[in-house]
Amino acid sequence: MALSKHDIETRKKELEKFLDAYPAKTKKNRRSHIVVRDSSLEEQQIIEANTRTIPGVITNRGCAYAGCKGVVLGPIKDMAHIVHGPIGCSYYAWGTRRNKAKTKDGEVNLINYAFSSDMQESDVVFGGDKKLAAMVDEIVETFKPKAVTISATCPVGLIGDDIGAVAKAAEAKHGIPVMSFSCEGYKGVSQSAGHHIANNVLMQRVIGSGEIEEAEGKYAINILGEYNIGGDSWEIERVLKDIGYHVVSVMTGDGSYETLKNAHTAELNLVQCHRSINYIAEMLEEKYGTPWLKVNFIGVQSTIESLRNMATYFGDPALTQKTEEVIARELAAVESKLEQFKKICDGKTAFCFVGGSRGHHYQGLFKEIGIDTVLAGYEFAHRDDYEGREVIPDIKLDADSKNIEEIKVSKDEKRYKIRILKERLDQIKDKIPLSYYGGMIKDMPDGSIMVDDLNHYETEEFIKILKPDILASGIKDKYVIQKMGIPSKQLHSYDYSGPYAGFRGALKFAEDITMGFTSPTWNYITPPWKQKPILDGTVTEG
Ligand code: CFN
Ligand code: HCA
Repeated sequence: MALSKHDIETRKKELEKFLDAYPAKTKKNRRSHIVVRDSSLEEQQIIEANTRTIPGVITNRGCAYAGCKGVVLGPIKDMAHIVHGPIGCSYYAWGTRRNKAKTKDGEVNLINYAFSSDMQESDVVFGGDKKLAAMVDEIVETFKPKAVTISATCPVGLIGDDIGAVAKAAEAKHGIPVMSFSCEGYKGVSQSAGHHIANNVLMQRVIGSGEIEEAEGKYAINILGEYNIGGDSWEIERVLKDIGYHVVSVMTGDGSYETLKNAHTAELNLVQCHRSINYIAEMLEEKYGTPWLKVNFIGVQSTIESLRNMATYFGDPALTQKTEEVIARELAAVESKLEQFKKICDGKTAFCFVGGSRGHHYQGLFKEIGIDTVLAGYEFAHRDDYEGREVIPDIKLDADSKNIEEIKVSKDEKRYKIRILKERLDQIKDKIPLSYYGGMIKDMPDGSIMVDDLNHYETEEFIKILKPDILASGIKDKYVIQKMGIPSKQLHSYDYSGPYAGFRGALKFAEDITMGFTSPTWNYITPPWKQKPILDGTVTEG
């Protein structure tokens, strides 16, 4: 639902007005994190992102420890993930992310555990490394993990406990990898720093350490940036395996040390979340020449497009045919049911504010059930997630490699590289719509709003201006929103539901969103803009 130029200007004025409540410096800062979409402008619209949150502004962001241990490491089920720090850091990350994992009988699955060194004042004063070393011993003996990770929380960096030395000694003692992650919460400006730290160590220590040289199946792929929230990766894998793909590893949803170590044998890396694991995709490409392909399995059309792009990449007519057969079958199973839900959702509007990729990924799915996204944003994404990594096929031969060519990518003076195996390049460059690298801004309709690091005050003010029918975000604002009379959908945890990925997932999402709208709860609560003053006229006693 694009707005006219006049309405865009009105919207900008409304925005300026509520930002006036901030002190001048804060206003200037926050203004640079907000964009009102206007495609008529000659210059590409830009947004400030991945910068420090102003103290005092109630942000939705997390910390580096959350990004490292909680997001990237946590879903790996056969490793013991030790948190060196106060118990709260463990407790508040225990089982909340809904990254599901299952194993066969007899295999190690530690997904439901929270291992904390329970740091006390005496540890802060005298050092906690002895306690940590004893803890690693106990865990290895009791749980027999395939590997151990030790994640640092804020006090560890402050008191200088050497977790690297503890890990090294434990590794020598037990003969399994024990890896340390200096992901103290205060590092960087958000979870994003933690993703990077986790990516680096996994690449250095785990990926490529397996003995297998060639993948054990045809069309071998890894799925990167897929964390199996609510079972998403199981649903994606079901479809991929049916088409004939061999999934070497998923990073890191329902992931394991055993599969990760052979991830280098895949012929293609799919990148679902482009914020948390692009580093590994790029490092795999550098080290092993494995190309990566941006995919999006959220939404029916995005799923179809991703599957077709994969088939194009492998360039085998039999695979393409099977892909089309599976698409037709899956589509037939959900299409008419989706239409039913669409009848109820059609014409409604949503806010879509999630971490670093879902704020964009879910917009297509909302649209498929008739819902326009009027405000979207990321907690901690970087500028390229908004502004895009536009692909310009400026092909030149890579001097260091015989069979690899390079597509240079440039946007906003930054350069990104996408390498694709030479023999497949010609097929790919014409057939794959490279818009996947385009970022959120260009996909948003005129007049819609993008906000980086949305805070509580702005959430309430934007609700007043835009009057959304539903808000998709996280636990921190969910209940405030519902108390305002507006349905809220958690797009981090899926509110105990899911999967939402792929064909069946889209249907589940449509069903849940429709339930959100049709719940009788809303008969008992009125949104603020519909509220009449409770007290009318003068107050009388009695
Ligand atoms: S599962 Fe992912 S999809 S990994 Fe990332 S950027 Fe978080 S934990 Mo919450 S739901 Fe969210 Fe993304 Fe990638 Fe999840 S949008 S904030 S750090 N995220
Ligand atoms: C995190 C994890 C989180 C939090 C979700 C939320 C997740 O950032 O540490 O705030 O609702 O998905 O579990 O993003």
